Amino acid sequence: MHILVTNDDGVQAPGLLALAQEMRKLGRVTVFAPDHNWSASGHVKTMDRPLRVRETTLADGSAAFMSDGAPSDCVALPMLGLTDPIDVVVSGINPNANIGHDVTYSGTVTAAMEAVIGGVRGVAVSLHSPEGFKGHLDYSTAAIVGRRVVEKVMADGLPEGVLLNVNVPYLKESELKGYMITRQGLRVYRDALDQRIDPRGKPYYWIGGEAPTGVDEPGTDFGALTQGYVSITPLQLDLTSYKAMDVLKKWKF
Ligand SMILES: [Mn+2]
Repeated sequence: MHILVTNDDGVQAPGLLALAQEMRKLGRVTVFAPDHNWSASGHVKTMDRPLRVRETTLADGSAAFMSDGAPSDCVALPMLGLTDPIDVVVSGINPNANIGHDVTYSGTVTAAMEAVIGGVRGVAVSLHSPEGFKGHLDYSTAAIVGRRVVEKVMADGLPEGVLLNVNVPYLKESELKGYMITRQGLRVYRDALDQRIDPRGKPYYWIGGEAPTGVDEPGTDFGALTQGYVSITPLQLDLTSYKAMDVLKKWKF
């Protein structure tokens, strides 16, 4: 089995190393990740400039590829033949949860979406780290969870066009309540406009504010995390609102 490990935090991120090390227990691993942080970059296809790929070394001495492209580019390039054929793409481990509307912003999740577009199984893994946490995050539980999920995906397969968005509580493995299949919940963004003045007297803007929270509803990704469960949300790229179709079909033009 050939596993592609990528992320959106950059090839030297500790979450990627933890994931790659755990994936090596399942098969051959190729690490192919962006050369810098692309968090909240969404789904990208770089078409207006060339992409460079360079070899690098991870902190454990293992070889990796890095590109100046986006996370989804780092999945597309290997799938287009830059490496041997890929059996599964695993993206992460992101240092923050990717729940609710986050999945549309997330480079971690959109890398797994890119896998699905290329006909390859995709799994995104994110850690629900405590708000305002400073210091070194412990990725060991999330890495083990990622391995368990990928093991299952390889054994049982995934429904056509489906990727898995996995979020892991910041707990020891023995403290996990279990694994819950969830639906996307609702994020509560607390973005605030921060206007400042540059040295030439012109305004510039930051999208600032506090970190997002979520609606703690049973059966959702955020609900599972707050109860200490691993959240596994099956996602699809078909964003059609079938409910709305029935309403709109009654419109008279
Ligand atoms: Mn990230």
